[in-house]
Amino acid sequence: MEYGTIIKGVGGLYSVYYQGDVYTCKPRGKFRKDQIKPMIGDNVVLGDFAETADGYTAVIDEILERKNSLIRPAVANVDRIIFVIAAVAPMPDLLLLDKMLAAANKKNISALVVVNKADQDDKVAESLADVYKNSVTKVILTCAVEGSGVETLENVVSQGISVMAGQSGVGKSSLVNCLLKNDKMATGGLTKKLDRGRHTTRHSEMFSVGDGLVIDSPGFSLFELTDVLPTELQLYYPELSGRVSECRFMDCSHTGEPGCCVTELLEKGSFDSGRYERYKTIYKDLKEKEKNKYK
Ligand SMILES: Nc1nc2c(ncn2[C@@H]2O[C@H](COP(=O)(O)OP(=O)(O)O)[C@@H](O)[C@H]2O)c(=O)[nH]1
Ligand SMILES: [Mg+2]
Ligand SMILES: [Zn+2]
Repeated sequence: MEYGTIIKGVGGLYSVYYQGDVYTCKPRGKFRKDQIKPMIGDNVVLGDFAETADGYTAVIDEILERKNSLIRPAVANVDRIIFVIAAVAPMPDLLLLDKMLAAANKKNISALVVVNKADQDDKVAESLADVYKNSVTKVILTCAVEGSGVETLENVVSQGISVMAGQSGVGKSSLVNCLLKNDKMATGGLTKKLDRGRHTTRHSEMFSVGDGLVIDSPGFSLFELTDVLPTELQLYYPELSGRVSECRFMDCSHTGEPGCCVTELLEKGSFDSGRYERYKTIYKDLKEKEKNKYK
């Protein structure tokens, strides 16, 4: 089936990227009746194509089932989240990062870590990359000022939908600019900016890079680590995957029980010790929340 992708939605009108062109579309009335609101990232079937003075128009006939969605930014069918941290400043909040990584895993969205501003201190950048090498799909060291590592990032984002996330000031927008510069050189200066929100200061912007779409999100509050039970947390740590059956206790929480598989993982260095300390912190927090819920 042939479908387009919604890249922008303002005031009930949707811009749909379809076969290399952008169509301005209205959804069929049935969606409102069914209380379904089209979202950026939605794959849609179009009909009633027309060419008007305002450009290409069409009607959204169908919205294909979403494989996932984020609330902030409101995007559907996210293929990966690129978590950007800076080597030195702003100081990385690794506890928050670990919570976000677990939440992304729970949602079954591939997670990457980009350590930007490698020029601030390359040793520190490399040690951060080391912390996450077994935690995510890929770790990339970049410097948006010199453009290093950007090609690797470009290869990753030139397919599917990628969301850039991370604290303000880590260099998300700078990296996107690098990606666009590279792409412009390759495609002969086509404007790649698909959307610029004007309605809020907390807007997200969507760009096309190769065959992919990249969303530069302004914040880091993609989702809360809600609904995660403490016993479930281990599922969202790739370092523990396939190993927890080795623990002495079937219900091991991996927070200090004897005979726990973590001991060996820490010794081998395949589970970073700092990340493990944060695992215990997050576990305790979730445990606390669970207790309060049933009070
Ligand atoms: N030294 C250095 N500065 C950078 C790098 N990337 C971005 N910056 C600077 O960091 C500041 C914040 O960058 P910006 O892209 O706006 O961050 P955002 O808030 O995550 O979008 C700007 O002054 C950039 O010039 C980098 O790799 N190295
Ligand atoms: Mg920015
Ligand atoms: Zn254990």
